[in-house]
Amino acid sequence: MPFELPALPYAQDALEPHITANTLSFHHGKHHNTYVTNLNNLTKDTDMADQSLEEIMKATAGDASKAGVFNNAAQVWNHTFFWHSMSPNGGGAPTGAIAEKIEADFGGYDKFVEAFKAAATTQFGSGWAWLVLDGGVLKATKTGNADSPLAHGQTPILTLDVWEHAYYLDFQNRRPDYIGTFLDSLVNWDFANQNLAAA
Ligand code: MN3
Repeated sequence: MPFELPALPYAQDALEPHITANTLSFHHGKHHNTYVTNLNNLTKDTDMADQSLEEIMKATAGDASKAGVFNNAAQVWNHTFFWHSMSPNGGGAPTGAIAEKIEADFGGYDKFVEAFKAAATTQFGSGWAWLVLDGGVLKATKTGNADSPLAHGQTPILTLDVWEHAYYLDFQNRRPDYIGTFLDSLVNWDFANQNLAAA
């Protein structure tokens, strides 16, 4: 069964004015879809065609001869996780268990914001900023290109795509404004609470 492009968990214009339908039509409809197409082409008629994205990522991580498969599988997974990391009703300080865990592990929401912004801003070139659970402790991290915490034994809680294609149409080169908008108006703490509860 070929891999499929998952539908967005909200309407294409649901994140406006922060992220426009124009951006999501390219980002989901073109970029994310291309990774799905590439992955299907690369795994066709191999035993990986029937594996989950997570299985493929774990089996190919760090294997230079399988970099194409890893990169496309990880980009399919990362983007699906990213859509759920945002909500039309998101943004601002968290509530529930994730709020308590952020207080305990970062020393407060403001410290988390500082650490997440630093990770997202300093990822040089293309990549991702993450809130992960690493050895039971929350950390703000970054990965380059397609790399994913799943390849490093960490549990993803939230992510922000910091490839230019994620923000250029709406923010041009102003990555810090895009990061601030994600935290203030979009971040989906309900999703973070679900991921924390499942960890
Ligand atoms: Mn992207």
